[in-house]
Amino acid sequence: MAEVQHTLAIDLGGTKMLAALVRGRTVVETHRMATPREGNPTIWLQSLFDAIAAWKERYGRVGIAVTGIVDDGHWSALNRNTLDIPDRFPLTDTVTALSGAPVFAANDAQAAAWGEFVFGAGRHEDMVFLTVSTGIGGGIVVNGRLLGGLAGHFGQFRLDESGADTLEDQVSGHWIAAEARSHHPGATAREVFAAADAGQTWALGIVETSARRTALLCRNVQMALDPKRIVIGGSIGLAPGYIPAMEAAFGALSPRLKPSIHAAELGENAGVVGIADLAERQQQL
Ligand code: BMX
Repeated sequence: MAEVQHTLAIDLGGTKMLAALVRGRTVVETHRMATPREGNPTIWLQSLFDAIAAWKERYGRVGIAVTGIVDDGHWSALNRNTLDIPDRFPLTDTVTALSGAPVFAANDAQAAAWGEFVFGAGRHEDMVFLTVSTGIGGGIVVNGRLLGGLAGHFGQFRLDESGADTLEDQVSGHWIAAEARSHHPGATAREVFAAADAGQTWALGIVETSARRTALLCRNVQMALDPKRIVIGGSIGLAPGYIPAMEAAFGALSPRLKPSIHAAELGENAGVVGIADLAERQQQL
């Protein structure tokens, strides 16, 4: 009997590329690779499709979620430190050529927001999703609708008039690794978390500063949108100790003002599950 067709779902972030065969909320098989960061998107995508060539007959549609903004199937960076994407790269056309299947493309954090809304910690209520990862991304679901375009790009908030520094440049995995340099040259964000876990004061200080700033962002988001829940994802956001450090930063905030924060239930699969569902709905239109 022929196998039921899956959706090929791809989550292409600043650090890793995750490809998955997905049915509903079930992730059947995955393949993960580091994002090469050198070369260009055609080369990155080609290397990913080479690695999953054996899946070719198993999917009938593709959803691709990417770091950066997607407009009419064209992909651009907002912050080239997160990933250096040329302006208006023809993402949908390139992936259609590589896969031979219909393609739906969206921003990675917006896709993850949708995954958590439908299948995870969002509980079908008005919600904001925040991924703290290489950068900081976000997605907003209001009245059952995912907002597209720039909506949810909280990491791009500017901190002063010069506009040089974005919020994510002072919070994200990039910032954590850069802050660690004077204490531990070459340390990755993951190593900073391991050092914090082992009780090293310099690392604890970096993690707490990042978590405090994310907590402040959540307070501001609450004032802007008053979501029922703010769901936290991303490799930094889900690292042990990060959400508790955010909770501690809320301190004695009154219950009415305090954001209700929850760990992403789909974990690192939020993006692939969300984009698979969006691709499926798109095809049914
Ligand atoms: C940046 C921006 C967002 C993205 C977020 C998280 C780029 C290339 N990306 O704010 O579109 O959602 O990073 O991305 O401008 P990640 O790679 O850390 O998951």
